[in-house]
Amino acid sequence: MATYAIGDIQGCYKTLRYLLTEIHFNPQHDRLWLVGDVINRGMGSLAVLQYLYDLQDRITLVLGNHDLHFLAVAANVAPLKKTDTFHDILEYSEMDRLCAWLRQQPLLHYDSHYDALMTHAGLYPLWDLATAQSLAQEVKSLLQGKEYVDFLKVLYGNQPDRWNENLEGFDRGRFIVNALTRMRVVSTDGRLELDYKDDLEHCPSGYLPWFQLPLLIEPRTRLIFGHWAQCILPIPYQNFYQLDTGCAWGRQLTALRLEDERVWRVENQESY
Ligand SMILES: [Mn+2]
Repeated sequence: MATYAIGDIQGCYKTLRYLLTEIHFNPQHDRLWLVGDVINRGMGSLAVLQYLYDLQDRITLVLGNHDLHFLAVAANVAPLKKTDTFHDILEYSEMDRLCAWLRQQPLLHYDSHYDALMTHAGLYPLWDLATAQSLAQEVKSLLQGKEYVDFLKVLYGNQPDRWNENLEGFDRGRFIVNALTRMRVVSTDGRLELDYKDDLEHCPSGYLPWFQLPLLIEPRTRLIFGHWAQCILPIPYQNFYQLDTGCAWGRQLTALRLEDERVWRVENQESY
């Protein structure tokens, strides 16, 4: 039995299945961890989501920004963007079943056996593990609660851009979501700059990649994340495991076996 963490799939169903064949994934014995953004950009969003849904007892999924955007569009509180490619899910007769399942998924997963923390974007520098776990749980409760459509409606926006424990209501929820699913660069005093998506060499002045700031976590704890395809890091880079290798952009999809840290990368297979 093995546990494989997989980077941003973004609707690249053929590539996902190809990678699972390469690693000899056995759903009877093995488990998958998914860093989120499982849909959108690629042309197989519905196939990915159905596959994961059918495999739900074997997977641990944390939600990414694209997954949340899909939930907002499906709930009719956000417009479909030109670049969105999840029409196939929106037209699927059993979409509600898939949405209900996605809404049950967390934004953070920590496993003490592996001493590994997985979120879509990373760990916000002003939060320790317990704080991040508790704040992720707040969002999970909002997504599962009666007012979840109202929450999805106000998810969009870059403010507030800095954590303050006195934040309340949807501002608090929006900040937690932004930090866990959209963060890339952060200022030394904890401000998020959410528009920057480029590489590590051109970070805006005064901002650093979040993982280069001092973090409130044990140095042994492994941080598994994706989201930043332009952030090209070796695996591992210290205790950081950046698994988004740009499959949605025609590059690669990555798997990391947690037991021995072996890494597999396969080329995008979508056009074959
Ligand atoms: Mn993302």
